[in-house]
Amino acid sequence: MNYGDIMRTMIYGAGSDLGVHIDGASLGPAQLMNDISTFYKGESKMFQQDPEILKSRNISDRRKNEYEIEKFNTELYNSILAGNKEEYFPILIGGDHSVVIASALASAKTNIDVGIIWIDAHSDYNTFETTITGNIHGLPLAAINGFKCNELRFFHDGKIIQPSRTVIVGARAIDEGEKDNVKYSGVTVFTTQDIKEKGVEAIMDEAFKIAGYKTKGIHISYDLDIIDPIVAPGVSVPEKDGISEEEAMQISEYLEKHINDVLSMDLVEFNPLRDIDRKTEQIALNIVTQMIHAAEKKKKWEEKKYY
Ligand SMILES: [Mn+2]
Repeated sequence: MNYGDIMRTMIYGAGSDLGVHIDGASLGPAQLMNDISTFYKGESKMFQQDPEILKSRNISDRRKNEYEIEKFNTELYNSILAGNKEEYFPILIGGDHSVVIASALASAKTNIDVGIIWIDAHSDYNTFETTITGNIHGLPLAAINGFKCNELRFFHDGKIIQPSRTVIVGARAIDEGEKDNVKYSGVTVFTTQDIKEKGVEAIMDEAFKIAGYKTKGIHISYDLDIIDPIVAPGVSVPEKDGISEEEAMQISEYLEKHINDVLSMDLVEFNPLRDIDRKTEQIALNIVTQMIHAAEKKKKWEEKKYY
């Protein structure tokens, strides 16, 4: 195989925690980029939230940092689009989950028919009407699916990702109002319990089937809070009874094995300020390392056979 047959990788660091009232996720990408610099020889771009921003953490503010997030995501989106044009395979390291509105919609703009697998303890399907916290990192999947939240995707003029091609994996904390949104939209949800009962491989097989059906491929968004906070405490909104470290690595292995069906990937929500003994950092590093290895084996778009 010559070099022209495989993808080049571009890692985007998205250092923003504007989507959550808890600070620290903005520091995750720089830390992980530093960790991978010992072996990663590919290209990268770093985006860091403007330190001049007076971040809103006010519980009564139902639209926290909306304009700042929109601005951050517009830049990120345009940069990823430019990279996609040059046929880089994009891996985004967050940041809170709001930055994925940029990466997932950039994938939709480039690849047109895209499915998405949202690996997360939360479903991130609130709208400005249903959010209890006003934290926009609880809205991105609704925004990506075109379920209200227009304000969060002004920069995007391509297709949205269809709810029928959207699968949430690992959910165990869905707010009351959000539950109605999830039901109404028609996305598929596999809970943490489903993973425990059927195993990672069976759930991921189903997820790939649904998200990949008549699409060009799949965007993977991996939120570290799917993992149990006893092993991975370094996230902004931990939820108990998560998956084990072993199951997390099984997901990574699955993704590596099926990389030719994947168009783009994120790893988000590492919060170094909440970490204990660098446990979460080590797990995040393992996941991102596996993502890079997978990407380095990935063949170019043309060779995919999804249609
Ligand atoms: Mn999330």
